[in-house]
This record gives sequence, structure tokens and C-alpha cells, in this order.
Amino acid sequence: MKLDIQTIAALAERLENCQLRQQDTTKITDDYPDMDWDDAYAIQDEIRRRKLARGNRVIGLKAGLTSHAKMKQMGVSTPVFGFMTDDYAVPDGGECKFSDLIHPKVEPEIAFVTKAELRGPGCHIGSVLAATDFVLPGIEVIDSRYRDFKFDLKSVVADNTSAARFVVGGQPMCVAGVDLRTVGIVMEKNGQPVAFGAGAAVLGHPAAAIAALANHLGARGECIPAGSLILSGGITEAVSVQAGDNVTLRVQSMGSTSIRFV
Ligand code: OOG
Ligand code: MG
Repeated sequence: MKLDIQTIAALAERLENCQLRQQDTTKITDDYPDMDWDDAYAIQDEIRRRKLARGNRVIGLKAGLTSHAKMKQMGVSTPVFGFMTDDYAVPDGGECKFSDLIHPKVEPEIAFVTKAELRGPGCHIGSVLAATDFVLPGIEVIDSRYRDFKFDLKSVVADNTSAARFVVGGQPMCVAGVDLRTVGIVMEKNGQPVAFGAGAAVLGHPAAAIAALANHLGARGECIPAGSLILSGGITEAVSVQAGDNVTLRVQSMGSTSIRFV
């Protein structure tokens, strides 16, 4: 760790206030170029602590930057991990208030719900599939607190990986019933298809993103508890949205889920 506890608390407050006030900021590595990965996750942990202290609950976990499309779009090369609280959940087909966000984008993802604990190190696709209760379509709404979505890996980790809102829905499937590598997805904005892909875009197999999360947490003495909802990461580039937009994600044999920006 390169930052002291006061600096970590101050950076967490700065980033969380940006989220709460719909303001953007410059990336924090501009001010603290020497900060390391542990600092970045410590800032994210402090943001979580602030939300829990305010009465929010953590209801999901996420992996991000798990596809080449996303890594290329953001100019980075390593997956990152974050959390989602109860106020991030939008009901299937429900509304998301655009004015609560800064400059949201949507991502097509496969969501996993687990039935057994996953604990790294050594977690692999097989352990993830064995521990998965079902998978279902999910749209993540990301909203970087950084100006123009311009960040580096440490800055985006500190900013809880741009997490803002998500919706899941459609037809839950057990993993035996679907090949998560070849499963096709279409994301539509206002009825127009805007993004296409297949599950293998995410680290070769979306379950690999869940394994990577378990191994990341394992290195910190934490685990993915049974019953967790986890977003495995955008399959395609993220797509910008405006108030009035209607976004639907269709996943082969898993139905669809949608969200409206109002
Ligand atoms: C970081 C979050 C990336 C994903 O699914 O790749 C992410 C960002 O691009 O702002 O959630
Ligand atoms: Mg995402």
C-alpha cells in the first residue's frame, strides 16, 4: 500500500460523492500516480463501507473488462471486480432515472446465481459450473465517475468498476442446458440491434470470469457466498444511452430482459 488511511477515506468520499451528486471528476491516479492495486481495492472497500453504514445491502458482485471488446474500448488488459448494492437493482422491464446518472452506458452480460460457496485460489470453470444454480440475461448500466469515461485500471477499481445499475430477467437456465461459449446475444436500443456477440467473448467462457473473481477474493481471504448474483462482464463494447431509450437484451434460449431510461 502506498496511500495512508486518511487519503483512502478522502478518495472514497470524493468518488462516492460524485456518484451521489451526478458529478464527474478527473482520474485519481492523476493526483496519486504511485497508488497500487491494494490502494485501489481499499478505496472501493471504503465506498462499500460507506454504503453499508447508510443502510444499503450488497446484493451482487461483478467482473468487468473481461472481453477483448471491452478491454480495447477502455485501453486496458486485466479484468476488474466490484459490487452492487440494493439501490442498483432495476426490475425487469423497469425504469432507470437518467438524471440520477452522469453518462450511462449499457452492456450485455450473462448473470450467474450460485448455489454453493466458491473459494479461490484454484477456482476454475468446472468449480463455477458445479456451484451455479442458474444463469440468466443481464444488462449492466455502467456510469464511470471519471470525465468522459477516461481512466486507468487502478482508478476504475477505486470507482467500484463504474457500477451503477443492472437488470436481470428472462428465462433462468441451468448450465447443463446451455453452451455458454456459443450462446448468442443481441442487444437492441429502441428496437434497433446495436450489439451482437457470443458468450466466448468473455475470457473464452463466461464462467472463467466468475472463477477469476473467486480467485481474486481468495487472495484476500474472501469468497463468493452461495446464493450470490454475479455479472460476468460485458460481451461487447458498452453502448451509450439517453433519456427515452429502451434497451433489450436477448440471449439465445434464455429469453430477454429490458430497461427504460426516463
Ligand atoms: C468499467 C466497467 C467494465 C464490464 O462489464 O466490462 C464492466 C468500465 O468500462 O467503465 O463492467
Ligand atoms: Mg459490466
